[in-house]
Amino acid sequence: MSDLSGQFGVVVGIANRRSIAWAIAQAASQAGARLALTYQDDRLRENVEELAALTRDPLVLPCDVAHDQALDELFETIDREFGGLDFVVHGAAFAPKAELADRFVRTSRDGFRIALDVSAYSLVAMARRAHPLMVRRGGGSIVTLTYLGSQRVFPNYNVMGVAKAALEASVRYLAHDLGPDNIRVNAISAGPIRTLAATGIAGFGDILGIYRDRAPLRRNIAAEEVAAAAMFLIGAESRGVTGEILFVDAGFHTAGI
Ligand code: NAD
Ligand code: 0WE
Repeated sequence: MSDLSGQFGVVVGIANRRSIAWAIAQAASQAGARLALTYQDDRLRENVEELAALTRDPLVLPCDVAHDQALDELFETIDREFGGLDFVVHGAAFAPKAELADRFVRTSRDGFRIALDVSAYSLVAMARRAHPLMVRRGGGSIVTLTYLGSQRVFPNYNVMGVAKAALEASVRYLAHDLGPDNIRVNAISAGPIRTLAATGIAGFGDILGIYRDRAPLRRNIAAEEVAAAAMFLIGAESRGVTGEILFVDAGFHTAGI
C-alpha cells in the first residue's frame, strides 16, 4: 500500500460508514495522510464527526458543493491549516429522486441542472481551488467516482448517466489543464455497492445479482476494493497515469453478452 505520510488530502462525499468516500478516507489515513473530511449539511455533521474521530488529527468542515462560497471557505481553511494540498477525493453525486424513478425522456430542466451541477461541475470547482495549493506541493492527485451508466444505459439511472458522462469528460479536460503542474486527475468507475446513494433505488438488488452473474470475477465489489484503487491513483505508483477511468467492477464492463 502507498505511503502517504506527510501528505494532506480532502475527502468530499462521506454520509455514513458505508460511503465509498469513507472507505477511501480510512485507507488514506491508515497510509499516513492527514485529512480534511467534509459534510454536506447539519443532517450529516454528527455522522462525519464520529467517523473522523477514527482518523488521525482530522479537520471536519462543512461543504455543500453546489455553493461557490462554501467551496471558497473550505479551501481557505485547508490553506490556512495545511498550507498546501496533495490530493482531493471527490465522491459527491445527486439527482432529485423523481429523476431516478421515471423515464429519462421526462427529465426536468431543474433535475438536469441540479444533477450536472452537483455531480459534475463540482469536480471542476474543486479542482480550480485545489490547483494553487497543489502547485505549492509540487503537484497533486484528484480522484473522483463514476459509474458505467455514463456510457451504457441502465434503466432509471437516467440523468445521472448524463452527469457521469460530463464528469468523465471533465476528468480528461482537467487532466489536460493541470498536467503541466504535475496534477493528475482520474476517476474510478465502481460496480454497484449498497450505500446510502443506492437505498431507495428500485431494483438495486437485481442489479447486484446481474453483476454477480455476468462479471468475470462472478462477484460484487466492496468499497474497500475501490479504496485500494484510490490509494493507487493517489499515490506515486500511478505517477504516469492521468485522465484515466479505472474500472473497479469485477470486470463487468468488459462483458459483451
Ligand atoms: P453516499 O450516499 O454514501 O455518498 C454520496 C455523497 O454525496 C453523500 O455523502 C452526500 O452527502 C454527497 N452529496 C450529495 N450532494 C452533495 C452536495 N450538494 N454537497 C456535498 N456533498 C453532496 O453513496 P456512495 O455510493 O458512496 O457515492 C459516492 C460516489 O460514488 C458518488 O459519486 C456515486 O455516484 C459513486 N458511485 C456509487 C456506486 C454505488 O453503487 N454505490 C457505484 C459507482 C459510483
Ligand atoms: O451514482 C449512483 C447513485 C447516485 C444518486 C443516488 C440518489 C438516491 C437518492 C444520485 N442521486 C440520488 N438522489 C436521491 O434522492 N450510483 C452509481 C448508484 C446507482 O444508482 C442507480 C443505479 C446505481 C448503480 C439508479 C438506477 C440504476 C442503477
